[in-house]
Amino acid sequence: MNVNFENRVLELVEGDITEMETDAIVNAANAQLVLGGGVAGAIRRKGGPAIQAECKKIGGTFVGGAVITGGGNLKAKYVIHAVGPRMGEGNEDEKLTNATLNSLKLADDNKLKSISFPAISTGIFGFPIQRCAEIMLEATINYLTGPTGLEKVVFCLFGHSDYQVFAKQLEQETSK
Ligand code: AR6
Repeated sequence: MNVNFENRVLELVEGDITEMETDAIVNAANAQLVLGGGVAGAIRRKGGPAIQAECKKIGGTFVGGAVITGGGNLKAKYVIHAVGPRMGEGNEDEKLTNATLNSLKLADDNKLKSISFPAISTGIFGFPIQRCAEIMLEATINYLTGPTGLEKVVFCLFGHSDYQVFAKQLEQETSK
């Protein structure tokens, strides 16, 4: 599913984010920047050890923050490590909005044209997928309708049911 905002596109795909060929892919990271399971595990396995080594040098960031490393052996040249909230820790919605916006800003600061996101926090961190779709899509649409050099933002959803949740929400957002 594709939606255009002037000359920018927001795209939803179902699949494995480590196969995406956008300039950057986003890792669903933790504040320590230690690559664990889920998306991070897939990035670690396919991207090779250089990514974790770079994360170690950076050391960590705040919940809602984002940092950038190279993409190692991945198709994407960069990985943006965005720290989403753990369900139950408080202020989750605001933190997820910030993680999304800070990733988009970091992509812009590095003059990237395209970026792929997973559904941050909805795996090991336990955040509900519907709420994630509402928050991440709203933040992205707001960002894409403002000044940005980004041309393409992709949401890469793992499995058909998560894809359907995002597709339904995007239809709703764009029919407002
Ligand atoms: N491609 C796209 N989406 C995926 C993939 C993949 N290869 N693998 C899983 N997902 P998660 P979190 C989906 O757990 O909840 C790690 O240990 C998954 O189905 O990756 O933010 C980190 O190091 C879910 O919908 O991230 C952190 O400590 C979504 O991606 C912690 O987990 C996010 O699931 C972060 O937990």
